Amino acid sequence: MALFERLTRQSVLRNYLRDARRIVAEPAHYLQRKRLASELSPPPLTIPKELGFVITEPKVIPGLQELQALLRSLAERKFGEIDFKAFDAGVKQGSVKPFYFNLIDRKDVIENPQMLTFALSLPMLSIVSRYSKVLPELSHMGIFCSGLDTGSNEVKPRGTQVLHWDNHDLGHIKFFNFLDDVGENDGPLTVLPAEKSWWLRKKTGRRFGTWPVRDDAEFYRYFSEKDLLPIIGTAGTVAFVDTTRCLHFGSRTRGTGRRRTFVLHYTKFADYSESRTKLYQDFNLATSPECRAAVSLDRFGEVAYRLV
Ligand SMILES: O=C(O)CCC(=O)C(=O)O
Ligand SMILES: [Fe+2]
Repeated sequence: MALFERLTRQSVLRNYLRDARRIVAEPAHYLQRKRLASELSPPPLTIPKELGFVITEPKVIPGLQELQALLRSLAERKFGEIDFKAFDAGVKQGSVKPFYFNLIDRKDVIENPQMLTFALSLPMLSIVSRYSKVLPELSHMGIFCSGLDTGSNEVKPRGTQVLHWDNHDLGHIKFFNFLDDVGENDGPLTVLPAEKSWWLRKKTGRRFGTWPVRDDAEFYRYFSEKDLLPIIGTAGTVAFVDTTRCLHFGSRTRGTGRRRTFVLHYTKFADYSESRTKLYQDFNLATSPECRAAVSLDRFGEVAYRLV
């Protein structure tokens, strides 16, 4: 890969500097987030630092079981309503990933405010805060679908199907909640624990640049299949993953495999991505005052749901 690309596109230093600039611009705000994090009650679940991820059942997280029926029926309805013309146009333009796309839009978030209320609930914020040592900013919400692009299993992995680290800021914790049973063929999110991922980065010259591991062969020079953990389980299964520290891929569906997942992104700074509201893409909640107005916020939610 060209040196220039290494230094700019996947530069850890650039992320450090960007985050440092954000802190320096509003130091009191950042300190307030630190303080709020320390005021939260102990979390119902801990993300071990050395692993960078945790997998659990929905009953462990207050409020999640009650949300399952709503999430599944919304996923089912939106799946049935896919506008294939718009979908194909997005794929052609390169703005929609056919192997991993979002079924919901801002209207769905506004009409189903329980999703946001859950995302900003104290137990959820405390799980992430305990790990990150700062109150996170909620950036994205989606119901992601993999496995619609029949035949994708025959092509070479691309995009997020390739082993990669997320590279938007210094702490990106994602919450995944399966809305279908997920087995080996359903393109499970597959992770390498954080400490092993860091070892691989050092070994392969990626200390300051997290460009993807484009060819699995590079990975298998150092590790074997048993080091990679496919997150599989019955509908309801939950995972929190630090996708900036854990090498990962997903959506390598096989045959008729399919997966729908409720996903939340908690970031250090929610303004890392621009506002995008096109169908089937990720969209940033932090750029949507309408979504924010759909829920009542306590003093933690006020700060965690920051408009940018
Ligand atoms: O589950 C997938 O398809 C991969 C998603 C991914 O890379 C991510 O959420 O960071
Ligand atoms: Fe990722």
